[in-house]
Amino acid sequence: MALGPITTAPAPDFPAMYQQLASLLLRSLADVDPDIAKAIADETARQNLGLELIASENFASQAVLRAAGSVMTNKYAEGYPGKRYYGGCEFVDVAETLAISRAKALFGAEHVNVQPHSGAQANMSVFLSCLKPGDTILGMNLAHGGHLTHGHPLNFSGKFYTVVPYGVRQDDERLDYGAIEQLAHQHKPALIIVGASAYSRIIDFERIAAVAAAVGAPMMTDMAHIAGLVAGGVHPSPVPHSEYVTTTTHKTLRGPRGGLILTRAANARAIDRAVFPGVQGGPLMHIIAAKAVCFLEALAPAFRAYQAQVAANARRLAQSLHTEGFRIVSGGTDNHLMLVDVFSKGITGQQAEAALGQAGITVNKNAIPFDQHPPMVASGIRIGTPAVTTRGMTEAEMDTIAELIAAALRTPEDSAALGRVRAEVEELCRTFPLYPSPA
Ligand code: DSN
Repeated sequence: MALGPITTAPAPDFPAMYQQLASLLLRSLADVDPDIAKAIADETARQNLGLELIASENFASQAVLRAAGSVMTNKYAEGYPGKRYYGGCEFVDVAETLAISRAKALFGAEHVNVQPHSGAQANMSVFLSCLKPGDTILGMNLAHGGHLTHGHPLNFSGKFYTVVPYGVRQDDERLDYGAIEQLAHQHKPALIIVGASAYSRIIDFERIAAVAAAVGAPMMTDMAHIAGLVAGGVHPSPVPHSEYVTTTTHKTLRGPRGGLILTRAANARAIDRAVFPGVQGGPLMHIIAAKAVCFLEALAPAFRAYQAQVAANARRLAQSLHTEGFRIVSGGTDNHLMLVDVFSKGITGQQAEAALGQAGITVNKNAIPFDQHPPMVASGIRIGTPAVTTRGMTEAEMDTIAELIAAALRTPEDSAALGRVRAEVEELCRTFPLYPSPA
């Protein structure tokens, strides 16, 4: 190809260039992308005016949101504090070092990795650090309240490993510790996984750790659902009994969306190498900064009071729903959630979720143990109190919420009646204000 004549580029117009850059960087979201700005404003209004009862959700503080939306999103920082593959990491190092030391203090852990992007990646990292493909793992059946990453056939955990599931007893719907022991001795797993996403009772970590020790298997506890309760002293801690503890940071812990691994000092190197470079590349430094803020908030005495109220509210809501005629799986709750057998009133979980949604009450349909319906239909709904407790609601409001749920589920097909419940929901929510409307 022939080269054209040499020309002299015009001298750059720096002020104009700067203005263009500044206008790109400083324009408001509403100005740059009105569609996304509107979706965020609508979502803020939805959260402000609805009753959020999804057990795995919560409302992060403005401080957490501010850190998560900060310029730390711009920074690459593969590696760990003081040992990065990129320059310019001095300030993200401050954030990660604080996140680590606060998480250690909060949970009494010897070693912490704050980089997992999610709970699933925290679990994947532990598996990568201590298992070989094909190894046998013992985990709680998703259909009984376990989690996808604890060995579900469609998940990597069910594809790469040989899974032996355990569950709850049919008569009292509580963990079958005898069966866990028997299965562990029979299958000699390379890892025993403890933890659940829909189980409302205290988990006896010490008892399962004794089984793990007897068969020579390490134990990993995924405490994602109950991490806040553990931090607040409302649920016994798995940390002294588990080789590995994983969690998310956005559920009862009320931080940004993300994951975390706690382990013993002896596993530090293997876990850190499994997270990076094993499973992940660059860490999300803005989210790690927000995790640091979350752990600081969780170390404050008020957080213990909040967690105690979360559990007290769950107990009260379960009692009130029982009074309204609903069967509560296992007869009640010790933690932040309950499974409500709505089929005991003749409607499916799917119908209940839809009706409650129309009434401004957000829940998820959920299989109950030994469910006769497929998971997308389900006989139950899962209800949790972390989010409404963050708004400041206490036992009196739990009675009102049970009445509103019962009212909505009496007429699940009647839009006008559901609309009337929704008006009452909004009135209740307005007395417990949440977020200001976004600018
Ligand atoms: N999806 C989460 C829950 O709702 O429990 C678990 O990862």
